Amino acid sequence: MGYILYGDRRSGSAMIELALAEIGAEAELRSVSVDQDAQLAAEYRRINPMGRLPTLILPDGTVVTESTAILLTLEARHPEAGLLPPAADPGRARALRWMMLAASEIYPCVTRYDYPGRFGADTASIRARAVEMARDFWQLVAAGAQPAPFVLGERLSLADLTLAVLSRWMGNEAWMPDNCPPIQALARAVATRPRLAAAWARHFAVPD
Ligand SMILES: N[C@@H](CCC(=O)N[C@@H](CS)C(=O)NCC(=O)O)C(=O)O
Repeated sequence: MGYILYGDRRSGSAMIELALAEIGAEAELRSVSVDQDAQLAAEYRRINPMGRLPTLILPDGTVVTESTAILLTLEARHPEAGLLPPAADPGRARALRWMMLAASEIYPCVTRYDYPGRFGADTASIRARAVEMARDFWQLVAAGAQPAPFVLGERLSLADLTLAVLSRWMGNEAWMPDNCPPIQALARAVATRPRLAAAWARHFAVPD
């Protein structure tokens, strides 16, 4: 048995498909429709009790949830793909810093934007604040990471896969080009990388 990836179009599973494409590893893709709330159904929750995508099943049957845990697991299992610099390289710390910021600060804004009713009754203001907060984070990442085009310059890392996918949500496809050009350019560089183009096209348009 190889990898099995539970995901959906335009969802967080896109990051994992990109990592698998960069590695050159195959995975059986199993579709879970977020539009139909299939991620919340009992059948899927037996695999991932959080009811979230993505979930990766390793060849030995181990269940891995949480996008960053999945990405780091793939990096460790396929060191030859160079998804992060080696442990002693400061570039590894830089990549992890921005990847974790995206996962722990920006991703929760996405949940508030997509499911404001989980957080309170005033859904319009919860959504609006999530958008504001996420856009502040995007400005912070652009200024702090200074991607050119990737976080580590010419070298792709896991941070770029996370940032590129997150940058396509919350209405930011339209906002990014004028307001955060370095992140738009990072997303374009991921989308047009020959090894990644087909996986990207399964989920998103190529950024302008
Ligand atoms: N912390 C999780 C968040 C995953 C997440 O929120 N995924 C979204 C899809 S992009 C989801 O499953 N949303 C459905 C829901 O929250 O019901 C991770 O990093 O994997």
